[in-house]
Amino acid sequence: MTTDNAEQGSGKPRPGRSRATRAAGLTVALTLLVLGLSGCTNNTFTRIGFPPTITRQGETVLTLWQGSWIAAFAVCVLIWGLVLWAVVFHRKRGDKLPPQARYNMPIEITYTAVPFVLIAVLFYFTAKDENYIDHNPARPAVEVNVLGLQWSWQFNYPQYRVTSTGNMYGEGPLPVLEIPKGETVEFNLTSEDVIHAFWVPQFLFKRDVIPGHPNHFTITATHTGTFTGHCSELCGLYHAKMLFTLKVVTPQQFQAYISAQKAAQSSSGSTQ
Ligand SMILES: [Cu+2]
Repeated sequence: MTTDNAEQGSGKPRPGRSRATRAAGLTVALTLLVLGLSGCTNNTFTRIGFPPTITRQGETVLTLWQGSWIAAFAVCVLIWGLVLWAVVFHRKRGDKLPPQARYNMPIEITYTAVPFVLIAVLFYFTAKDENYIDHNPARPAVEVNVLGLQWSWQFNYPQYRVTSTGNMYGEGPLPVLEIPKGETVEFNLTSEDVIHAFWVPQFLFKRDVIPGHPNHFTITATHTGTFTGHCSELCGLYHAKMLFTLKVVTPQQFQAYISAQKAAQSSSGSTQ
C-alpha cells in the first residue's frame, strides 16, 4: 500500500494515515481488553452464555467454546477493520480511481491460505477435545445404565443392583440420579421406545438415547450440588415433563445412598 500511495504522487503527508493508525490502535486495545477480561473472570459474559460447568469434561467444552469465539472475534475485527479502512481511506476521490490490486498473486494466495490455516487450527482443537470428552475408561468407578422411556427415566447401578424409576407423565417426585464427585461415572444410554436425549445443562453436553443403539459417555464431577436433567429430544406429548434430579455428592454420601436404596429395595421385596 506504501507503493500505491507513492503512485498517487502527492508526496505530502496524508491526514488519513494518522487517523488510520489511531483506529488500528483502538481496535487492538479493545481486542486485548476483551481477551484479557475473558481470561481473568468467570461469569456468564466470559462463558459466552454457558452455565457454570460441574465436570472436568465440561471445562474442556467451555475452553473450546471460548477459544472458537475468540478466533471468530479476531477474524471479525480483522475483516471489518480492513473493510472500513478501505472504505474510509481508499474511497474514490473525484474522477480518479483508487489504486487497484487485481491479479495480485501474493494477496490471492494469502486469501486462500489463511482460511485453510484457521480451519486446520479449529479442527485440531476440536478433534483433540472431542477425543478427551468421548473417552470411556476401561474401568469406571461407577456405571449407570440410563433407560429413556415415554416419559421418564430409569437409573440402574449394575455394580450395586440398585434401580430407581421415575413416574410416567411427570407425576410425583422426579427420578433421582445420584453420583459421586471426583470419580469417573460412565453412563450407558438406551431407550425402550423412541429417541430421547440425556441432558444436564451443567455438563455442557448432551447425548441421544436411541432404541437399539446404546450410547456411552463418561464424566468426572467437580462440584457437589443438585441440578435438573432434561430430555432434549422432542419425544411425544409429555416430553417437557421428562425431567430428573441429578445429585452430585461426596463418595461417602454416595455409598450411604446406595446402601439406603439397597435396604429399601430388599424391604419392599420382602413385603411383596
Ligand atoms: Cu424424551
